[in-house]
Amino acid sequence: MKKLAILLALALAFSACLLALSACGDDGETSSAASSEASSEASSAASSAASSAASSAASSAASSEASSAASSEASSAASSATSSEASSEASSATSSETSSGTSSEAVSMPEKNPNALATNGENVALGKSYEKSQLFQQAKKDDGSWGWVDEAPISYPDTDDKELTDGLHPSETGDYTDAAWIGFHKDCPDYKTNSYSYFTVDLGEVYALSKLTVYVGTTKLTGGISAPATVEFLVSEDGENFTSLDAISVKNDATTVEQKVEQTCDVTAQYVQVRMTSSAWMFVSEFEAS
Ligand SMILES: [Ca+2]
Repeated sequence: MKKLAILLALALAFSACLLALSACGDDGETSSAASSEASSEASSAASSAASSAASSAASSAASSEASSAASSEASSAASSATSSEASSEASSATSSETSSGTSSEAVSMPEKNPNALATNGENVALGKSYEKSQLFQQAKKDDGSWGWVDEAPISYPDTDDKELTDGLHPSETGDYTDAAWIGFHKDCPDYKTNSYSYFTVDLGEVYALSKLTVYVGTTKLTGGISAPATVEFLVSEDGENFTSLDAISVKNDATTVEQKVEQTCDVTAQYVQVRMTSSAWMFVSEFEAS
């Protein structure tokens, strides 16, 4: 298109020159006028053609630029959309991975009950009732060893089923025969079924709780007793659906006979269950919730 316009302009200019030459035989005035006229025509035609060519070229260039710009924008938009989608996918994948990857650790807590009672820092478990897994019943067997016997009396009983919330603690100078202790063991049939011993305290009302504490016996008591390997606190509002707060790995503290295992929390609950694991005996004296 551009070439055609230039050729046309050249052709017009050439014919104008021819006209001017043919006028040379006439008188000066005519010649001059004709020449002027022809030159003007040629020049005008050339200029018009050139302008048209230029305009066409410019238009073509502009259109090309526009098209290029449009295409560039479109491509940029597409790329941006793709990248946005990709990033959204990546982000979604990451968050999904994170939530599934940590689901066994980061517990999804139930919504807190706005009507929960405040503890005001008091131990609201004091005097409350609870149920528990089997305490150890041992006797000397026919082969001379000591172990679980169905008919044997409980070795370290929970008098009146109140010792875990009676507010009383064993003597620091006492031993495992102190009546303030109750004794669980991994050889209890309950433990063998569940893989832990437990007790579940009913606080009577739903409370906003920030600290749960269980007091356990240590190796200082001797007799194969040690702090549980793990203590896990679970909370519930209905006594049926429990949510685990954590499983605490306990380091036995042999400097004292009674060791405190604490769990800080921010939950509302009426029931608290404590699960303990051990390789032998688990002695427990008290539970507190505040
Ligand atoms: Ca007690």
